Amino acid sequence: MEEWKHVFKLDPDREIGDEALERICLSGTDAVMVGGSSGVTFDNTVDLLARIRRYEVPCVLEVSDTEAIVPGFDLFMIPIVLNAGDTQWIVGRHQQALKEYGAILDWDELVPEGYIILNGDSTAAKLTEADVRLDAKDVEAYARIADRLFRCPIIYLEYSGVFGDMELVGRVKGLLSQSRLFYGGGIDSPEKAREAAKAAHTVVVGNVVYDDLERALATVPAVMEMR
Ligand code: 1GP
Repeated sequence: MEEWKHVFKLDPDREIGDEALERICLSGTDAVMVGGSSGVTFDNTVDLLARIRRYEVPCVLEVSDTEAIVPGFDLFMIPIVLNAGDTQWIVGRHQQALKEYGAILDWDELVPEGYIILNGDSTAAKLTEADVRLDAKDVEAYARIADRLFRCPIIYLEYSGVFGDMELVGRVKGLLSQSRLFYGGGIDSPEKAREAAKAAHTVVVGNVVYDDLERALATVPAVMEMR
């Protein structure tokens, strides 16, 4: 995870054919992340995991619903939505999950992500009632909370659905002391992938997989060639 440059994010609630999935898994991406903001169930998650497991690519689950925690992923990413208006998404759901699973978890498999949601129109923003009226200093302060106070291994700038402000992304990366900066949102071409990869440590490519597979695949060499 410390070396990932490129990640595909697949939504268990969306259809993907076998051939498309094979091309994603063999694309040379560093990892496939399974996650979504709505319609994620145990069944559709276990189904997608089983299909991805035909390949060697690392596969991680981004947990958004306790009901859909499926064992067998390489890692479990746990979002802590720092700018959530509904505090359930900061710590409430986590507390409920740990009430159930706290005694049996393998903590080495869990990775907290300090999430900052910046596209108010995204499902994630609506679900968490995220406060997106943030200026650069607000975002930097949240990033410092995740990096310095909470010591999250990952900070995730989530623009899901739109391409974000790369200057801001780059500024956030510049002030981090130990967190890795993941950027996701609106990457639908090699050019945008490169731009995002310059600004963040790791880029996450989601929607375009379903909209235009060829363009999605083209983001992998675009990012990897920057190594
Ligand atoms: C979504 O950050 C990811 O959680 C990727 O965003 O779907 O806009 O590529 P896109």
